[in-house]
Amino acid sequence: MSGTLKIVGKALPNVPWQDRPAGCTDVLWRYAENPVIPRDLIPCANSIFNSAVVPYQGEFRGVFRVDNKAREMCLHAGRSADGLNWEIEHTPIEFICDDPEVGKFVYGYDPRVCWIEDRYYVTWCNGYHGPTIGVAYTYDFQKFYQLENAFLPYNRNGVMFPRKINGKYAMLSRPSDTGHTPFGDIFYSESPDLIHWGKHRHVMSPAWGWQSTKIGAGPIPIETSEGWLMIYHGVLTSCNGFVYSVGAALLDLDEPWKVKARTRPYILSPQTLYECVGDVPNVVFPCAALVDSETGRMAMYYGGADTVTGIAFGYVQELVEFVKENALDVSILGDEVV
Ligand code: BMA
Repeated sequence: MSGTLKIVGKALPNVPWQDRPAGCTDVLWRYAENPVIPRDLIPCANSIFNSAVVPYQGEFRGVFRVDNKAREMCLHAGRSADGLNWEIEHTPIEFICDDPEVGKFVYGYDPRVCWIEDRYYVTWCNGYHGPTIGVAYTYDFQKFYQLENAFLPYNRNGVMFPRKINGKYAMLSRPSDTGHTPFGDIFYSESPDLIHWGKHRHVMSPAWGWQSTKIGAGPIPIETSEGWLMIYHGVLTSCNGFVYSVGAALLDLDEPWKVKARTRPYILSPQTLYECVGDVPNVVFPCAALVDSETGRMAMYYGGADTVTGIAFGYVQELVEFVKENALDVSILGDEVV
């Protein structure tokens, strides 16, 4: 490890953490008590997964994907003192919105939460004549104010950057279709006001192996002196259906659509029972990462088999080194490399 990497962000000494188990050589390792959130934590839940958490006033708060027993996809707020033991609201978030057409809740899933300047922004896959990217903000995880959808349908995996870039809000997304999309590249867009989005730029295409069918950004990108560390999911189509794994990439700080490196191997793939068996087998799907900038310790929250929520730990420094040392030769894809 170089030891000189700068991680931008606040210290988070109480980040949930377990040391790497003896004998483990992987760059990420699982929380021994996974799944941290079982599928039945609240009475209405069929499953709780693909959810986003953030530090909040010395504690933690989150927006959780709860598929209920009618199999409706809902978003619920939650709180935790330690990031491990969660209390999730029994009823879904009721977004406050000036425009009833936009505010009409059809479905919502795969939330991300991003602190920018003075509030927490929530993005999610929002039903509006097909999936698109819903945007809202909250100060307290009690009242959530919904803004315009960011893009036209069909789009998923809208992930904001934690600061303005060149004076503009910035978001990654993954244009898709109305079904179980068999394709998908990551794109970058920017906005002066969180209403109007433009300057769309291509970031990354699927490659081969674990990321050969489609890819989508995961947690809020982590700013480092080596670039934005973007953790993302990649999908392989097997004879038995989709397999969702996790990889990482380094994006240029000022022009994040320029990929500096991305991993050839995955950094996490479905291997445990709770990742391989559930409502959708063989899925690990990360939506959040808590980082202590002082030590580089990271706790990544991910959905397992579309059923439960797990945590994997790692060091940001090691992950950045891993991306550089295990980089895919993207020039073969025709993608631009910097
Ligand atoms: C994607 C999304 C995710 C889900 C994954 C696997 O299209 O719907 O929420 O985890 O499929 O089913």
